[in-house]
Amino acid sequence: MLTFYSDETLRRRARTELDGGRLVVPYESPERVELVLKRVREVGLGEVRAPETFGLAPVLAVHDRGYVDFIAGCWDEWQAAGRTGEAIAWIWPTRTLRDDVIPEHIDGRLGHYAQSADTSICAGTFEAAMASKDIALSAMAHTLATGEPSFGLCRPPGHHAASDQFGGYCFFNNAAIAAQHALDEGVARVAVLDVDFHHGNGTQEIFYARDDVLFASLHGDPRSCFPYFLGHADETGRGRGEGYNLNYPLPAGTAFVAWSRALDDALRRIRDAGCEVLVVSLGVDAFEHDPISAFRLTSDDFTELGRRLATLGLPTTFLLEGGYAVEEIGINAVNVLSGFEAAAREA
Ligand code: SP5
Ligand code: ZN
Repeated sequence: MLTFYSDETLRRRARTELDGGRLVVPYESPERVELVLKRVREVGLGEVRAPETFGLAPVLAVHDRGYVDFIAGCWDEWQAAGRTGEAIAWIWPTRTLRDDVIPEHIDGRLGHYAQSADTSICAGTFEAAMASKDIALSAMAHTLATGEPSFGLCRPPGHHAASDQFGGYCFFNNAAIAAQHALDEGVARVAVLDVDFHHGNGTQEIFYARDDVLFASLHGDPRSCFPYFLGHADETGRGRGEGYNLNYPLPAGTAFVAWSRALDDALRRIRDAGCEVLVVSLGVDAFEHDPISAFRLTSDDFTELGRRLATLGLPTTFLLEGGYAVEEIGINAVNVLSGFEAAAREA
């Protein structure tokens, strides 16, 4: 399987994340992709290729223009305002305030476009996000051209990024951008299956009223897990999109037996919906030792996940999302890909 990767993803090296009332070194570190890359090479998964550049058009196909401009200019604006720390939102247009007038002040704009305070904007954030979506697009382009699976070693991740909001370490929604690209290339229906521990709220929001993308997510129940305010089972889509959004919120402590029952149901629904291409939002933070998550998947379970994904028999693009147990991130992510390839070979 081809892997797409670029060192440009390393240009985001945030120093601060608000966590438990303290500023900590972010969980989403550049070492994550370096370690996955190392594992890809160790197991001989296949060639590692640099992405092509696709520009902003595919980003604007799923994100708001004002939002994209904000992400592109935020760091310069923040510095021009004389700030010494990283840009972290601290006021939002919440329930009792207005959200229809976008402030001019950088602090107000930051709050308008942010969804959570875990994600700072620093030097290189925009450049890394651009590289990350180019990796996703290149992986999808390869899958569309050949029918072969591909792995986009994306960083920063994307699935929390909504049409006009960043958060949860995500800026551009790589999976949504890749899925939209497949549609624009003539695919009739795409499935996005999100196995990251956290609900893919951004992907859900982007496609919620549409029936050309089936979004399915297995995640920690938002009653007790980030992002807290989306991801319930009764969110099934709107209008034409009714029935094309599937959430499987699962309790903390869920291990593979219960998790894979939800997985099998999602796979059946993807089959029944006649999806032609599969995008896997491949977070490996459902791992038992993940420092910020609460499921109990083992490294071997990730291999079995890959095997089950292959049963769909669809052209598949895997895109890295979360996963913060850095010592094992390479093993877990690549186990999914190896399991997929082994099962695809046998089929
Ligand atoms: C892509 C992705 O996986 N994003 C997840 C973002 C979650 N950010 C909030 C993390 C809060 C962590 N607090 C854990 C405290 C344990 N020390
Ligand atoms: Zn996650």
